[in-house]
Amino acid sequence: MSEEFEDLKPLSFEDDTDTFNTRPFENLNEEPVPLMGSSNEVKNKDSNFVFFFGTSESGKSVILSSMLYYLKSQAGDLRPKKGIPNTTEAEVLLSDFFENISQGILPSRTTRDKVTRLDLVFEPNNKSKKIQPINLTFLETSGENHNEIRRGGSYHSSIESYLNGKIPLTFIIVTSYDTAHKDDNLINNFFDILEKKEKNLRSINVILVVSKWDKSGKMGVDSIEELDDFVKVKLKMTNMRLNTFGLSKTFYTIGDVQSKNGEQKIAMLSLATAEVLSKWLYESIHGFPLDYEGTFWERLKFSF
Ligand SMILES: Nc1nc2c(ncn2[C@@H]2O[C@H](COP(=O)(O)OP(=O)(O)O)[C@@H](O)[C@H]2O)c(=O)[nH]1
Ligand SMILES: [Mg+2]
Repeated sequence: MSEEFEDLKPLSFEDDTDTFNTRPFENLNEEPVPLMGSSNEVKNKDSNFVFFFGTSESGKSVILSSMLYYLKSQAGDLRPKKGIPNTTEAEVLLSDFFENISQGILPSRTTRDKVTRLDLVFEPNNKSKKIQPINLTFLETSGENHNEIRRGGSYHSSIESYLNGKIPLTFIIVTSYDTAHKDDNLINNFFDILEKKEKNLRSINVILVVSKWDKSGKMGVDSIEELDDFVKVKLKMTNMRLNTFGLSKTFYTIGDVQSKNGEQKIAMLSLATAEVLSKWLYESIHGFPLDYEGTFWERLKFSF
């Protein structure tokens, strides 16, 4: 069978070797050859990938932009990773995020069927040797895509490739204070998908975030039980999953959101919950808390 191909050389594309499959034709009998140009391989895997899950309007972009703003304005330096061709779009997204949120403008809507990838380096301003810079790759997706997994559906291929790639993933599952009860089933479908893809829920980083907590009339909780009770009542199945696998949960608010001339604006920005979630993210990836105090000697050295 392979004889008739003998004279053919494998195709090669000098600049684009990882976009096109260059496997020799001899493999024809062994396994299906991937279609040319339909590469779903994740590129530049050397990073910590952070995947936001949630229906549209649940608050994913607001959480992402305020976390980035917290990391950059209070916790250290955050910059595009060198040597990675960040799409122009991603860089624009990043500078829009910073500029908008500091002016109280909410992020705009995310395009469907596309994963915008932000490759960043975060360098903490904590100078302890234990506190190292980390690579962070945020994946911004559209909420409509997450709806497609209801009742056993599957994801658009651009999202699938990240879930299938052998890369370190953190999942931030977002549901909002006012609509959480409608998301219980969908979040469970998502856990099912992760388990089907043999992601061990015990060993990957997952956190449930209840967004828009200010809609409760308060900016925070009076006790931990308040959040526990909320999840227990509104997200029954999700709550079981979280407890079984010992997964984390938290609440989130961007501050005081007001409607002015039919448009929503942030009247007062709060980064308190952005700080909590960012610190959880850093510690779950790096193993040491971002505000680690360091040893006695380390503290002495940096106090001069
Ligand atoms: N009150 C309040 N509203 C929020 C908050 N976060 C988001 N929203 C509202 O929810 C809308 C959708 O948020 P967005 O992050 O774009 O959702 P996404 O579609 O999941 O990315 C925003 O435009 C705001 O109107 C919050 O913390 N508090
Ligand atoms: Mg969005």
